[in-house]
Amino acid sequence: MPETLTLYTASVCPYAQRVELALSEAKAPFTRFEVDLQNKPEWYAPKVNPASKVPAIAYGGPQVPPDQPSPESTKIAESLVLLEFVADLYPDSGLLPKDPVLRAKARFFIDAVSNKFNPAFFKFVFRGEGTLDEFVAAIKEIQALLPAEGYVIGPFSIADLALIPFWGRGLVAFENDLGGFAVGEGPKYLEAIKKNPELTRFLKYVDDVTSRPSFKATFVPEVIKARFKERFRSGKA
Ligand SMILES: N[C@@H](CCC(=O)N[C@@H](CS)C(=O)NCC(=O)O)C(=O)O
Repeated sequence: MPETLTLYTASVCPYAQRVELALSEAKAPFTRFEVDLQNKPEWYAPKVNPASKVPAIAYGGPQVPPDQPSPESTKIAESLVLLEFVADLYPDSGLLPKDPVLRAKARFFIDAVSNKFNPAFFKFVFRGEGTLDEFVAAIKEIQALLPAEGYVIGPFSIADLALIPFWGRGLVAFENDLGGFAVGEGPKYLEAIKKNPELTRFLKYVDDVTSRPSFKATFVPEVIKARFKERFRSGKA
């Protein structure tokens, strides 16, 4: 039986949403603490995560208020580590199946998200660098790893949680024209991606994942939109 678990998170953060998704899929009881990333509590780095980032989990130890973390709980950070941790705590969730081949496939996909998709995503959507064609090429690399239908390894797994928070933030950026790209380009880029017949499989996949209750319960587009407005358009009308 898992012990007490506190998740330090922020609705704006895609890495943190990965872990919220895993906890939601596992139906895990936990205490949620929203960290204000613009004004972090002074106890957060020394008592929870020396890197001063979300997500982080305090696991075990006595029941304490989340803003008074116990030295007796184990503190764990890094979203991909935490995805595996939640899957290990809740093996019946199937988030990381027992079969070594399926486990390797899930990890291979996650590696592609970290090393192929995300660098292209940050470059194009947040820094406004490179071309739409380059971003589409990165989407195609991910698409090539998907089976003809369903989820990455067949059953829903941690692999499906690695990419989707970033895609969700891409949608908010494009739909609301709030990214590193030039004003007016966001909706056009989204239209071009959605109409691209070579991306049909990817678009169906992200639609499948974002339709799940776990995504709806953990995705807060208005918070993300407000943050993107400050970050990308605060100097503009
Ligand atoms: N590699 C980390 C990245 C986590 C991260 O960069 N989190 C950001 C928010 S999205 C953060 O907490 N930044 C610290 C800050 O904003 O001060 C992970 O996968 O968990």
